[in-house]
Amino acid sequence: MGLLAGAGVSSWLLVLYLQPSASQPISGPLQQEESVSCSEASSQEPVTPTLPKTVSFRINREDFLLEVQVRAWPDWLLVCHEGWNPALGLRICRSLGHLGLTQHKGVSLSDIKFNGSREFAQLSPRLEGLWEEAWHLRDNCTSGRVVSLKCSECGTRPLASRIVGGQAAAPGRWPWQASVTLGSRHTCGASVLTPHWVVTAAHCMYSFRLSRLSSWRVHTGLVSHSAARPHHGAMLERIIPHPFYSAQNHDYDIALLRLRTPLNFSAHSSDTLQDAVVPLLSSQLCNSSCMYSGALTHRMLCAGYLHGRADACQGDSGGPLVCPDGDMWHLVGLVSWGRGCAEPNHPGVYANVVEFLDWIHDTVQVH
Ligand code: 4AZ
Repeated sequence: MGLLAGAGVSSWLLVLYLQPSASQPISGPLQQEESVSCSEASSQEPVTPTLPKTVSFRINREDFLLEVQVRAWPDWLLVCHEGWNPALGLRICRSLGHLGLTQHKGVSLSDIKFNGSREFAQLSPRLEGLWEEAWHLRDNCTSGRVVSLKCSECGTRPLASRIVGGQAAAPGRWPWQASVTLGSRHTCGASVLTPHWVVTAAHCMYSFRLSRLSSWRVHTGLVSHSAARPHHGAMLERIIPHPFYSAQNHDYDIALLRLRTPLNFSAHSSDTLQDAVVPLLSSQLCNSSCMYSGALTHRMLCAGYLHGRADACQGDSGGPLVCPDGDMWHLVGLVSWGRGCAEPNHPGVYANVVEFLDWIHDTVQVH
């Protein structure tokens, strides 16, 4: 299930977790498809295979234990804490696509559940030569501790469910939600990535491409438009639409907004952003003849109900479709388009964020 936190009647605030695709793929159950007899769209593009990495890392979502896989060994190994330092943690977090490291510590093996036959990896004290050759297999850790890493607090919420079929969201429930305004008018939803960066749909900015940069504002930390003060929002330094954005078919419907001054993250509270639960739908079903007949590209995904009920609507564009994973939320989609709102057989279409992670990382890094 995806959860749409949008801005139909109102809009708003804060942080997203960019899921590094290589180590921890975003997965979510697709809605059980109802038996519909629709012909499938034939234009499926080929999936490009990725080359295997020699050293891979992942962080266990339950207890944040770091695991490493080196080409020669098939298993994922916990990492002994001896010889560990913050620079190593930062290097691994960056390799997973994060900007920094928020916590690293040694966790006693007696405090974790694991089957006793597990093996461990230890990094050699002198880090010379190839990274993949610096890892050694161990039966145990002499320190009795293994490495636990947190790369980001993104996607977690400080508190604690014109969207159609939604409900009012409590302040702080969707802290990454932002509203993009032109003058004093809400134009689109958006999500906060970092203090300097906000992500929205490219079509939001394209429709008003002749407007002055100084007329735009990004408002965060609010769940009601009435609370927005026109000149209080953050000003934009740059608007970066995806270079392949197509106004014809909404392909690559994503834009990054760089803020002139960074957002100050705080325990905000301020009242009617709406949210709604919508199931993810398979692209095959969504592209079938009874839905969008092949109009979906790989940069798009569908979510909603076959019989209508709840959906994003006008004004929600650019806003987030998020999926939970434990207590962390992942930005999976950006409200992009759809036929009408909550129409039977016409679910909402979203920009498929996972397809844009490299572009987001590269753009944020360059600027
Ligand atoms: C819009 O105009 C819009 N039901 C956004 C989402 C959907 C339709 C229209 C999907 O911003």
